[in-house]
Amino acid sequence: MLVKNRDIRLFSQSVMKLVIATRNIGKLAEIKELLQGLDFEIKTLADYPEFGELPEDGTTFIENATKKAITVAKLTGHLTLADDSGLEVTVLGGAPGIKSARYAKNDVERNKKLLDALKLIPWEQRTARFVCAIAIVQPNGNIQTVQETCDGFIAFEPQGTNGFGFDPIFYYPPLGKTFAELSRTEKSKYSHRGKALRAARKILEQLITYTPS
Ligand code: ITT
Repeated sequence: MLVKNRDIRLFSQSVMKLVIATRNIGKLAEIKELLQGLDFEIKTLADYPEFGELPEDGTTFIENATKKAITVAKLTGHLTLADDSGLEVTVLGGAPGIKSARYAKNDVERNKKLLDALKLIPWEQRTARFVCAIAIVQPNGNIQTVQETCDGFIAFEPQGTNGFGFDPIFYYPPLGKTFAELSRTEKSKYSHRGKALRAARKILEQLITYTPS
């Protein structure tokens, strides 16, 4: 009988675990889709309900992503990936930026607050960019990070129902649509997170190892 190498590995060795350290279900769905097919056993924070709030007191996206990933890698002893992201609006001097998640109490309120803040701002001054930093931390403490951005405009009103967060008010000129009018797969082709995850995937591919089970 012909037995492929992969089958031998499945019977005799176990796959490494990768913990995705986010409680944002929108992010998690995008991350899982873009890491599909990688040979890891994916864990999420839902597998560790005992964990409290993760630290986000850094001054940059990279610092916050790294803090979250280090915390979870230490607690679990597993390879961990964390994402810190946000929206930088030019006329607001880059706000809400790293404070995007804390800008208001939920997505609807955050979008409303931002639209109110830009009420008198004309189209050409409504430029903004999404930023996504990803940190990958190994159990041995090794840290690798990537950061990517995506440029667009803040729409005058919400449009579309897909995605999460600021997607309904983030207008992406090359497609003439808001991110909430795109499918998850289409958004990931152009988004800050899609770009960062493609780079992160390359890093993860280098880290795949198997241990005897
Ligand atoms: P975790 O820390 O658990 O990952 P969080 O939502 O608190 O979840 P962040 O601190 O990184 O995550 O905040 C990111 C916020 O930025 C998020 O809540 C959205 O409001 C916004 N955001 C980031 N990426 C986005 C995207 O792709 N589309 C829409 N909004 C996004």
